[in-house]
Amino acid sequence: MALFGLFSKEKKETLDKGLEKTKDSFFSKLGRAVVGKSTVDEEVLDELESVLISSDVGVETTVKIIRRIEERVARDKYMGTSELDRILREEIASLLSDNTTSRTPDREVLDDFELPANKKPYVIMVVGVNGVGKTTTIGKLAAQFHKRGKQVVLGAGDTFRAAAVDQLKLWGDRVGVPVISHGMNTDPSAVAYDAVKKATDMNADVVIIDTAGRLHTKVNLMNELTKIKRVMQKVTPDAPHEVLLVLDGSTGQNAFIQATEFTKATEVTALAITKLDGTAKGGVVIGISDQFKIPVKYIGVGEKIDDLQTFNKMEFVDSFFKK
Ligand SMILES: Nc1nc2c(ncn2[C@@H]2O[C@H](COP(=O)(O)OP(=O)(O)OP(=O)(O)O)[C@@H](O)[C@H]2O)c(=O)[nH]1
Ligand SMILES: [Mg+2]
Repeated sequence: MALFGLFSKEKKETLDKGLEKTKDSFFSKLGRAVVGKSTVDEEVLDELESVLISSDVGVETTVKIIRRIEERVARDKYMGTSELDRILREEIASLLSDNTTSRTPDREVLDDFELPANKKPYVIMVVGVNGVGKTTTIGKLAAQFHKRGKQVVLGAGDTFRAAAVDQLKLWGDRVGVPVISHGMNTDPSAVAYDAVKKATDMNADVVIIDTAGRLHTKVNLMNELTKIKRVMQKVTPDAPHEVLLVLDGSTGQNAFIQATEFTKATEVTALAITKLDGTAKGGVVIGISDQFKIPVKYIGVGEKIDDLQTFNKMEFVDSFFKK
């Protein structure tokens, strides 16, 4: 218990730091929106709406938040602007807890990098457009599982780009886990097959498959993902157990668009939102977490090996509104 308590303190600090730019930008906009105003009136609500939209929370989620605050204002006409932070925090928190996509709603989560015990090896296929942070996220994930004594196998399924295989091998070496690779321009589904086979043979706990972010066309890409799935199912019929879509949080609205497109074209079961550090667009996490039926499972808050966290809505809101 104490051990995880310690981890969560570190986790919190990393999260606070990772969200700094987003918070700074959000609260300075909010400050400007209410300057010279003592009560939350129509005009303040309009300003607030623009602040939320320009903070990449997304139109749909912004409208929901504004509607909730309007209801409160209707009850309390003299609500002070000094209370706006608190009210926003409460409404965003309750909005996010409304959709119960939380991964383990039925029990206390001590350590989120847990793997389901009844699926061994647990097969994770990582997808997303190029440059969003797939390979880095795989390396970080491998490190977390490895740290917890799990046997990890990586599959270098991005055979499209020259440096992709080497990049994954580098992560494999760093973490100390095997990487299955056939080199560049080989069939990615054969790599996936071998990686799942190898993991099964060595009774590994988890296998993570990297995939290409870019092919000649989008249709090619989606067909390839389908083929990779089909081929790995020859080894493990219910694989992949997780299709993790990686989105670059610093692209703001683009991340929404990619999430929409990918979830239409292929089955996605979890989301990872990366690069929240160094961007003021961290509000996307709130919007994406609200709008997609698929849980945001991980967030990337830096380039270092430990800068991947499991996403917890309440921790996120806490950190966001912490002064
Ligand atoms: N600051 C920051 N940088 C990140 C994060 N995650 C990934 N990156 C950086 O983003 C860049 C691209 O990451 P990759 O992991 O290569 O992305 P990819 O999706 O595998 O890209 P392709 O292989 O080209 O499809 C690298 O420079 C990473 O270090 C993060 O959470 N924060
Ligand atoms: Mg890559």
